[in-house]
Amino acid sequence: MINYVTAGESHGPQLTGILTGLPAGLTLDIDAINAGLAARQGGFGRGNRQQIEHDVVTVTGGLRHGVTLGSPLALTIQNRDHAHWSAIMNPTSPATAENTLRQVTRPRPGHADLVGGMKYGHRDLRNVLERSSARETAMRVAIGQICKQLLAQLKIQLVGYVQQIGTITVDDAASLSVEALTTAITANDLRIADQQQVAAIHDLITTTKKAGDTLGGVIRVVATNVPAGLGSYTNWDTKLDGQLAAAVMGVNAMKGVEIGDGFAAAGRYGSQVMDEIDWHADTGWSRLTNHLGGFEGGMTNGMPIIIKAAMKPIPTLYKPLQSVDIQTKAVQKASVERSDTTAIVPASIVVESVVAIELVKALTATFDGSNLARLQATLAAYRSELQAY
Ligand code: EPS
Repeated sequence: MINYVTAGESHGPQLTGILTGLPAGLTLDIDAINAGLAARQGGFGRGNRQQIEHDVVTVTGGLRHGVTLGSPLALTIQNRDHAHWSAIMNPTSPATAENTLRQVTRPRPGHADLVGGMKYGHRDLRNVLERSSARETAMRVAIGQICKQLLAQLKIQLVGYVQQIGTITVDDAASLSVEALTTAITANDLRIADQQQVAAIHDLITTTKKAGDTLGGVIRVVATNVPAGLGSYTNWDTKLDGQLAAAVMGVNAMKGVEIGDGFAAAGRYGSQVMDEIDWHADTGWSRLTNHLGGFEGGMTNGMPIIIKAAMKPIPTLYKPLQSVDIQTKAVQKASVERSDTTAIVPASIVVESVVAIELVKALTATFDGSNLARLQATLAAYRSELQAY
């Protein structure tokens, strides 16, 4: 089964990622990984940091002549901004008066600052915010885009996009295929499906920025052609919808996750929520609707997986809220770090990426994932078996 870990601080030298359990024989498209990283850097509403960074991945292990070896894949992404922080964020030089400037002592409400400091005993909250920063999600995107490439080899497609920004809900084009959705959302800088709403949302973000405030939103991920039977009903912790929810909630600033109709289903009759069963000789089993978002009993049922995530607004406000200085205990305004007005656009790629990772995890937990050709053959046989069931 694949697994991964990331390391690195926002203004440290680099981000590092190790991805284990990837099948041997996968040809990596490095340009496509970098395109995913570039997409994560973009989006209307981003702050100035992204003008400094130019995220590209370097592979230093687990790959030979562009093809995975089955050994751990070692990845790095440089933090260009480290050049401006090389003394303050130096990993090895001892602390001095000069290299401990820019201390953070006024925690931002809604950020990890205060509780992180309390838990780890840091008196400079920079030690918390450097790692809790969403900068880390660049590496999750690199790993997720690799998983997306593997999924494509297994004929599984997915896309994450923006369905709501602040108060504006976008026509989610739920009936479009992953391919059509990808075309629609990459035609604008908001990753939304409806081009008609771009101008109004730009206005909302610009006005919010001028007011020193921030915005959240809703992200939707759809994954198609996922075989039925991933995950298991046999124990609570083997339910794949639960594992996906945990991975999505693990993305910075997420406060809610829905599968299918989610909370709306709670207020409807059973007859309006259950998806009626159908079978055809050429296509096998399906459901007439997909209110349950591709899951029954914690297992994929072969219908498209639909996951939504609610992102809270960015906690760093240029018009800061009340805080308390951790040294003096005086009530003061929270500290202001350079930040984004909204990160909903990049977050939609991050959520897409973590869903891709969990799907590959489930596939490699279910089938032998040592070698890509064998995995493809095993999955093809499994799909045929399901169709005939
Ligand atoms: C972030 C604050 C900002 C964002 C950062 C996340 O960083 P900085 O203070 O360096 O401008 O730009 O996001 C990224 C660096 C990124 O690559 O997404 C935060 O506090 O979480």
